[in-house]
Amino acid sequence: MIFDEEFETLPREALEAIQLKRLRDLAERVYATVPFYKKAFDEQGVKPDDIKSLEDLPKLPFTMKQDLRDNYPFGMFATPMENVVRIHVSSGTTGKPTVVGYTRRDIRTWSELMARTLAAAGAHKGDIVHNAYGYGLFTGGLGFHYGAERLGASVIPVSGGNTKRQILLMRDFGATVITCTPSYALRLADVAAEEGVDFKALKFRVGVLGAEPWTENIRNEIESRLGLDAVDIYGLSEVMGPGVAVECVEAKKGLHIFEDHFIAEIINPETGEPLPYGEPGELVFTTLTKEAFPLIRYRTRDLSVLHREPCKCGRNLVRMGRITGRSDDMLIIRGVNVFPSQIESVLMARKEVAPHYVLIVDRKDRMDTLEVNVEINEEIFSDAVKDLQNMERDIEKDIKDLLGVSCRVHLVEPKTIQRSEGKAKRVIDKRKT
Ligand code: DLL
Repeated sequence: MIFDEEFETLPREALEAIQLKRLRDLAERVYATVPFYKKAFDEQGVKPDDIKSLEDLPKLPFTMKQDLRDNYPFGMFATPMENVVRIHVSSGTTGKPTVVGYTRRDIRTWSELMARTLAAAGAHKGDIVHNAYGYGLFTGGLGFHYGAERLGASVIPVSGGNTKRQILLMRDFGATVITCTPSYALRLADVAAEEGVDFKALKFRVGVLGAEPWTENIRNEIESRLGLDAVDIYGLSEVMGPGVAVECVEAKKGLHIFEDHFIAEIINPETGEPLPYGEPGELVFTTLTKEAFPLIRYRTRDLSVLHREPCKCGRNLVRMGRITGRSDDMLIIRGVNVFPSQIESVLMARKEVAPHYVLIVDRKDRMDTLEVNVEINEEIFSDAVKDLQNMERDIEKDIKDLLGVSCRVHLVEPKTIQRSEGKAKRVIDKRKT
């Protein structure tokens, strides 16, 4: 189903005319209100008025995650704080998180786009949405919540965790749409089986799954084990949260980007050069309508490809392929974005450990696991097992406090972590093998 027939099926020329008008307004607005952009435009020698057509977009500067960090917490906002009605947060590359803000109108737009998203996945008024994305600083829970209400569906704000109770609620309430990460969908199926509940006999029709990388194989497994259509949803806090792009249930072939609100580009991650449709590279987004936290050419570090061929669902929107990787080292562990540098900062804050560590990411019972092996400092090295164990628990707590991710820390003897001759290999991700 198409939620917003007018905007989702606009002919290309009409869509591009809207994009250009919005882009010109945006450039004017950020130049006038965000000191970071005034400086960045000036350094690049470009004025808002130089944007005469969409082809002029590459004249504008990129925005990087580091820029958001440099302007922490509210320096990138284009509106006075009194107009900001919501704040969300996602991981930054070191201690400080990335902060994003929304005006009342931004929340309305987001709800609208999430209603489009759910409708594209096949949901409608009358559906019961079991929303197992986390509520809180993460954008997933509240993003889906507002979208489901806007659609007129009944939403169960179950959030993450307490899996057994989730199975009970799903069964008793007769939910028809499930929204969660793909790995949690499989976990729910496992726990249902343990509880003697036949997942396929539940009323689910669709799953709207994303926030972490997955594959066609996982889709097949989810669809056959859960007995539903599984569609991919993509988004990121900086650009809005979920609701940037989604697959339609009719084709399940690439994710439609809501281009009346976001312009997508693919660039070569090494040179920053824009690439033509069909060529893989890094996704870059410009937000056209956001008031509180607009972004010009934000480098997502997500690798994908854009296609312009028309889709059988009737939408005229460009489609992005599944995310195939990242151009940086960010990991997604149980839905939480984790940069190895963040863990390093926790480790290096302690004089008892040496700067040699390795992170081992794996998947057990469908859930991601993180193990941190770090060498103990030679001077501190002690035979007192109890001291070491206490220290391990302390570091685990520091990491949990900073990142919200549980892990296992093992202190290992000096000189036991393999030294590399070139770049240190600090992450072993066994999930990919
Ligand atoms: O994960 C927003 C979201 C919530 C999307 C619910 C979908 C569903 P962040 O926490 O800021 O926001 O993480 C954004 O997650 O840059 C990608 O690397 C990754 N990601 C999100 N969706 C997908 C997906 C939310 N469908 C980061 N496939 C992004 C692969 C995804 N990776």
